[in-house]
Amino acid sequence: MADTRSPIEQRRILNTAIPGPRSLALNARRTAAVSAGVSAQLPAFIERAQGSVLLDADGNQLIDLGSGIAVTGVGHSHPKVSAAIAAQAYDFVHTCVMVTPYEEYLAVCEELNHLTPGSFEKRSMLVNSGAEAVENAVKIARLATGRQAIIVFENAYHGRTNLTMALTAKNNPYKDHFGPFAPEIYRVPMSYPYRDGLSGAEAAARAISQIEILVGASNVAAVLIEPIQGEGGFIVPAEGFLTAMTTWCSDHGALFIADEVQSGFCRTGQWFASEHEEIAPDIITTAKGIAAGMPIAGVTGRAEIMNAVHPGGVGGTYGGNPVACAAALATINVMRDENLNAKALVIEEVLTTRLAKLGIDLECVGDVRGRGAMVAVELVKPGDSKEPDAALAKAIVASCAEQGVVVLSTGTFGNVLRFLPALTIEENLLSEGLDVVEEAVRTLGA
Ligand code: PLZ
Repeated sequence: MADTRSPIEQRRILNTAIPGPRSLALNARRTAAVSAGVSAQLPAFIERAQGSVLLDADGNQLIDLGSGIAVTGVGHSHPKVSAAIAAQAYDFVHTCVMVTPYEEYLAVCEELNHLTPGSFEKRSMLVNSGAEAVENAVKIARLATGRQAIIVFENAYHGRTNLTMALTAKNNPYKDHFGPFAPEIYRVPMSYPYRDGLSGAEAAARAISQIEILVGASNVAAVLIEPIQGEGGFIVPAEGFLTAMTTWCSDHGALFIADEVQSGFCRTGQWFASEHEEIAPDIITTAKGIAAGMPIAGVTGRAEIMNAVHPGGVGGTYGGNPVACAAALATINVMRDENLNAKALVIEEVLTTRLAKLGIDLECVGDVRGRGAMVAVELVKPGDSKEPDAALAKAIVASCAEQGVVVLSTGTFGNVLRFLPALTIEENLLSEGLDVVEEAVRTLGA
């Protein structure tokens, strides 16, 4: 079905204060109906969204530099994705793939097997969320190796279910009072070049020595890592760190699992962030960008590992739902057709150039880092202490929101501004959004 309404112009419009009166009224209903545990960073209620613009209930048009946390990489409501969703909804919405299968599910698995790094034979399975993908990767790794220990890293984020809470590093808000947590999970130091100053080889030696002393190599089922940490603060490990970890894994019969839920699908200027270091993980988890907002996630790995599971050993009612699969197939085609890896690299250039300039002018900008359209600024207190400045990050995010620009913060210390624009964002819109951010950083961080 074609949308006959006029398209949303790709520009910022401030019609009322943000949030405006209609959003405030909805927010009162939200407070009365929705669990207080579900937060909203900016309670401007969205009625429509297209490209990189969110239209709220008061007629404001916000520039979206967060893409719903790295999800709408092809932009909001891409016409080809929306059409695929509508068409599939007319054909059928659900059968449960474990009852009667359908082609869309296997077509997504074929794409995943083909697009993920590693020239070996692969198999995939589909689930509903990033956390569910990570849980299944851990289940499969334990079964395939006959071992139990899972190695995770400082600053890691892998989800909010019971097992993935245990894998996630940060206590508040993710874990506080939600225990007990799953056993046999061991956390080791991450490579964090801005804060540890170590080379990739040195950071890997530090992590490996802890694994060998505290866990013992022969107990390790898998090393699980985000090739670029997302919620931890867009931490890009020093060159060589990931390669050294993969080598250690293959030398000791442990699997290397890359959690590419946030960094995958053209976000970093490659299909997967693992490709920047030319590593081929044994298992990769994907979600978010794969389907532009429909809930679907994947676990892809070496055929012998994925096939080690007994028939019926993994699954779920909705995993790889046909509508979500249709969205994923359309999204992947848009990424190919519109060459979004190349666009991510153009965005990287714009973001890093502007933010690095801010860093020269302002002491509060401690570090600018990231790849492609996954770039962040780490904010610190003046002086050489590198003391995190979470209050400043919060104030900048709030000021941008008032000005109609959605920017997200992140980081173990809450002091990182992260930029995750759609890969399709028009250059002048990105530049207008960054003007607002820059003004806020210069005013609040001076
Ligand atoms: N692995 C690397 O980034 C989700 C979390 C937002 P789900 N990150 C956004 C929040 O506060 O809940 C994420 C991720 C990585 C796994 C996940 C989990 O993905 O789809 O949110 O379950």
